[in-house]
Amino acid sequence: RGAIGQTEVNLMKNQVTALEGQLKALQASFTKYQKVATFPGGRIVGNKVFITSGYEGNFDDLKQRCQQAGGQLASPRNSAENTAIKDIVVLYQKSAFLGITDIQTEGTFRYLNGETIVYSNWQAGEPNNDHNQEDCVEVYSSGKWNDKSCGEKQLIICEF
Ligand code: GMH
Ligand code: CA
Repeated sequence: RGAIGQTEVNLMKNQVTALEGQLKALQASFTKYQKVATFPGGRIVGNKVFITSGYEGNFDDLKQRCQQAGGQLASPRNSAENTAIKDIVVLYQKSAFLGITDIQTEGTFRYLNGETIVYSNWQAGEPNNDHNQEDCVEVYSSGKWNDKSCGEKQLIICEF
């Protein structure tokens, strides 16, 4: 109890110096992994990483694979995130499914956690629930969205 002595001050100085070194190493490692995450087809937007393996499958398959990897199907919440997804679609020349559906209530599009979407980028005339069987959302190379049958095969893009 009482005043902090010189011994304690020196101990704390050593700890701060050690932490500074560890932080520097961590920052260097993080910078390297950011580069890895974007090569060749990944995109970083804020704290999110969007990336594809190039795999194509139906909605349930893609959803499962992103979840298995510890992420989820790409779920853009603003135009910057949507542009990152569009870039990957252009690179792979294949439309991608988003982590957005109106499976629960026809006409109400939600993220996989049930939250109503806060951003959309529908193509003119969409969503049209064509043949009354379009509950999933594909992104075209324009970045525009179309509701589409969940059984169609699309490019996987996960977010982490
Ligand atoms: C219909 C028409 C097209 C539209 C498609 C698409 C299917 O065939 O309205 O113009 O592109 O539906 O919405 O998902
Ligand atoms: Ca449609």
